[in-house]
Amino acid sequence: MNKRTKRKMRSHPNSILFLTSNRHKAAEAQTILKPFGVRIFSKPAKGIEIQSDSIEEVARVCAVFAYKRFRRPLLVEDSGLFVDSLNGFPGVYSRAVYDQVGCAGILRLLAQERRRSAKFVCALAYADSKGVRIFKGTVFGKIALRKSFGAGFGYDPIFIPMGYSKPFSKIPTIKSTLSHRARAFESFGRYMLKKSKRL
Ligand code: ITT
Repeated sequence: MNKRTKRKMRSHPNSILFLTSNRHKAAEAQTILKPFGVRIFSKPAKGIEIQSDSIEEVARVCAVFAYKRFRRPLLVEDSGLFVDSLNGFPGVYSRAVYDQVGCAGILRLLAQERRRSAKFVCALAYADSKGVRIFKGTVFGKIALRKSFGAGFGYDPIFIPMGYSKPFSKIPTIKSTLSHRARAFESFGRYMLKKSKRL
């Protein structure tokens, strides 16, 4: 961690290191955690990625490795898009699939498919001296017929949350309240509030 990040973190007592190389994830997490008085500082999670068929396992193991390295409370998040008619694909491969074929690749795979239900899942691992705790968040929805532009990142242009007619990329404020990430980080925020009251 560079000196500037260390200095910033010292000046915010409720600051937590969030290991991610995805700046969109970091920005969303910061917005969600603000009302809980938690400030995050992000840093790329270099060299601590593992392969597993469970996002929870990926987040947990990375958090354990990272805590051994940094010796301070930290967060690691693994998330993915799970499409029912593709038996949960791309799931843990969401990043690699997005990098290779993007939203267009998923739309192609579903071209003749009427069953378009899908979910986003987020597994957030918090590591401190007591061990690792997992906070999970899920949002159900469906894959759009075509890509819509707008805000967001990754599969946001093709994921329509249940109860809405537009994809996340067109409804960013809704995304920030009901996404998989909002749900996982909010339960982490509530946990931190309870913890600070116990002190
Ligand atoms: P880190 O592992 O460094 O945190 P990453 O982008 O590799 O960043 P993940 O492996 O957790 O993060 O995410 C897998 C991919 O799933 C991600 O790259 C996006 O393409 C997609 N994804 C995750 N959350 C998303 C969201 O809220 N909206 C759209 N796509 C999302």
